[in-house]
Amino acid sequence: MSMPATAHEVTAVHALESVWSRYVFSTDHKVIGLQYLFTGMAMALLGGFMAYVFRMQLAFPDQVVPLYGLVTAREYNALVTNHGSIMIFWVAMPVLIAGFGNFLIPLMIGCDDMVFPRLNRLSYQIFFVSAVIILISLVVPGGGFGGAWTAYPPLSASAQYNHTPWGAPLWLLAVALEFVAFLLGGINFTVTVMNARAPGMTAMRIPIVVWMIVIASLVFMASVGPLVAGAVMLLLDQTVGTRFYDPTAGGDPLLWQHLFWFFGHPEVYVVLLPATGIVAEIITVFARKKLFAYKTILGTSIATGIISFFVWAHHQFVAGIDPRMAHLFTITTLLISIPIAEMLFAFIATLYGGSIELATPMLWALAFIAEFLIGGVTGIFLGANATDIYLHDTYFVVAHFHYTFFPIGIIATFAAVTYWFPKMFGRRMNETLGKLHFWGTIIPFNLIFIPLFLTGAAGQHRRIYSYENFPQLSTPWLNQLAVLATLALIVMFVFQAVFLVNFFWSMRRGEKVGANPWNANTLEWSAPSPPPHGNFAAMPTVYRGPYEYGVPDRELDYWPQHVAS
Ligand code: HEM
Ligand SMILES: [Cu+2]
Repeated sequence: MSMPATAHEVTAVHALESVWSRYVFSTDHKVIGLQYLFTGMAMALLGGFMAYVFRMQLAFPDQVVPLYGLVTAREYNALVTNHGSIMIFWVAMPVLIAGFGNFLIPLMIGCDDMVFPRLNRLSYQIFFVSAVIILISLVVPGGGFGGAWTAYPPLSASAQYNHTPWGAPLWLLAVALEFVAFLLGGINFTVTVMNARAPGMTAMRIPIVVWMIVIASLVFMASVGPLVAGAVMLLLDQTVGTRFYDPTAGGDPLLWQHLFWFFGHPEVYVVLLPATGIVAEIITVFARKKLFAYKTILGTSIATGIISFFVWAHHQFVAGIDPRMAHLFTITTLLISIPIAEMLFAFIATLYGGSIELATPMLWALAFIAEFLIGGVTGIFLGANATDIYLHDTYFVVAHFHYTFFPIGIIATFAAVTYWFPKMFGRRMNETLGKLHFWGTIIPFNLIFIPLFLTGAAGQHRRIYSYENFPQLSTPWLNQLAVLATLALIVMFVFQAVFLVNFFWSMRRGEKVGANPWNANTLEWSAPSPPPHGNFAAMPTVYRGPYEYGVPDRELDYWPQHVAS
């Protein structure tokens, strides 16, 4: 006679599974989410190390860099290129979308797993292969690809120019595989949210971070097609001698720029949206207030996603496009700042009058708002064609996009990790170490990149490995600032050790906490910590929206979504 397995029996069966099937080939969305998170963290260390090497070269040209050696011009280009590529494609995307998307979506909408668990695992495996290929591309003969993360031809198309006969095609192959992995993941996320929600989880009760991950997945899926086509053409140019991008044979290098940025600009929002979603969840919990204007935030996210398809040529103002087109793209670019600003205002309105608790996740969330604001405001100078003509390819650009990408890729990640850590491991991270790490990251971050605004505004050109060779592109009287930026980077790097110690120590030894240590409303906090395979002991029913904090006439200041009354 067969009986349905009890929860107890299920756990017993799981204990018999091997480490391989539990942690490596698991189809559990939480394990896959953590795999993406850990891979992304390892790649972040590598990408950060690259930044250290080339910043040392910039501050102390042509001297031996400790832990690395002398940096040649070719190596410098490979380091800058792969730093950028790794940070975007192997850190920000895997951590924010795939890592937290996987971990959170089924828990937050109240189901036991993704709709296609095996596809999910396949997506991670393809991603993993892509990471291995990009690592191999760094050590093949000729070294890693050095044509910048934007890979503009003719530089990228011809080994004769970029001196990386193996590095260039391997880089392209790695990026293409990574896209395939994220296409599979995006389909899974979207279908899961469409079909697997708990009873009562209506569209307007879905936590905003889930919405944003879905919108980001849709934007990614809609923007990546043209680039994949473009990448195939570039690969053919590199390897079999087609000349799609070669003007001497009737091709056009600008074609690549259009295909690349039609993807590349939306890509910024693909990582931005999940990051803002994370921040939204955190500020409402730590301000104990309802998220201000849920529907408006949702609307602005969709608007941002749509407008992001109409701005790409703002990267091509100096590429010889028609000035009338440049005006048009200036207007669309300034337009997109409206929904983004609206979103930030909604966050500030959420904070207004809240009873704010400055726990570590909240500090990160507030820092995100402050730093991203600087990125947004300085973007206006680059989005306006008249000022961009002067600032293009200076360190002002580098400072600007790091003020957007660092909050997105790093600050939001720390916010999310410190906030959901108790759910992942059933323990809390240490607050004192958390705050030490916070200040040890935020202060140096500003000391790295504020100086670069100044050298950039003074005209210092980016992508130059030694200004001694190109004095006309440098600003020697500002060289002290370059040194300051480099020293600040080293300080920031040292403080990351505090985070790693806190993370791995707390995983095993941190203070044990219950299922809902922050008194939050969303469904993931109703599952045990860490949630077992299948997530919930009994599948939850949803009775209200996710942000009922401080509801008048209720004794408790929170009202979980799954509690009947
Ligand atoms: C650890 C802190 C970081 C430092 C000190 C740093 C520094 C730099 C510098 C100096 C450049 C080169 C500028 C040039 O020569 O054009 C650069 C390029 C770049 N960085 Fe970072 N970066 C950091 C973190 C990040 C993060 C977190 C991201 C994204 C999530 C990122 C994305 C990029 C991109 C896309 C490029 C452009 C690469 C290219 O031109 O091909 N960086 N970074
Ligand atoms: Cu753009």
